[in-house]
Amino acid sequence: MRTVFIGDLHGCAAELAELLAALDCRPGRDHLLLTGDAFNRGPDPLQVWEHIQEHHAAMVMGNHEARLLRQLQALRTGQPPKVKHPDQQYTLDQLAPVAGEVCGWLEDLPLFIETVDFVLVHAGINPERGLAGTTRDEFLAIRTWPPEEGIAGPRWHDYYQPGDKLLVFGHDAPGGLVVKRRPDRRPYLLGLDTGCIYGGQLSAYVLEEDRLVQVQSRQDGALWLADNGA
Ligand SMILES: [Mn+2]
Repeated sequence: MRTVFIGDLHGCAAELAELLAALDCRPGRDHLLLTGDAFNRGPDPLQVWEHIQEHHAAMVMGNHEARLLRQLQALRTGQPPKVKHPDQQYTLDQLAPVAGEVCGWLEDLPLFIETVDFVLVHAGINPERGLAGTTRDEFLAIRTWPPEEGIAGPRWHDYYQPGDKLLVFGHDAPGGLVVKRRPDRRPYLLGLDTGCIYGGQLSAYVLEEDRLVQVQSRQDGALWLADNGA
């Protein structure tokens, strides 16, 4: 069984299908792990959900899932969901046929997944307090260090002391691909959000093969230029 990490999808199901084909990923044989922010913004959140189901993919909660969950829970109790942007309504509309299933799945998403080999988080960890001292907000949205609004400045992982396990994260499309290795070349840090929704790439990493695989985005990045990429 291979362990395959895939970066932030943001509804880019066509790129996901291409990536899964390039990797020859098969349900039951490969273990898929997603960095979060899987549904919002992009064209095909429903198809992303179908891929997740087919492959029994595991995922950590992203900042977009935290909001999507609140919106779906509001709908379930008959309340109007807080929708800030039209793309959020689009995601809700697309997921409407499977809203109950998705809502239940989101409710169970962990903030991190840890095994003997790796730790998977959405945004990162507190570089001073470590995994155990990282807050929910930091798991979901940490980017710079010290923490600041906006996307400029040094990253949390610039201050991160490598542990024994590979730490995999997403969320930071402006920061792009991050691969930091030990002197023996073994990676200890991997940032996989390469901005597929912004016209970049969708990235995967196969743990057992130390192999990075990317497919080109099919999205128009200009749609999101005014946004900060969070
Ligand atoms: Mn994010």
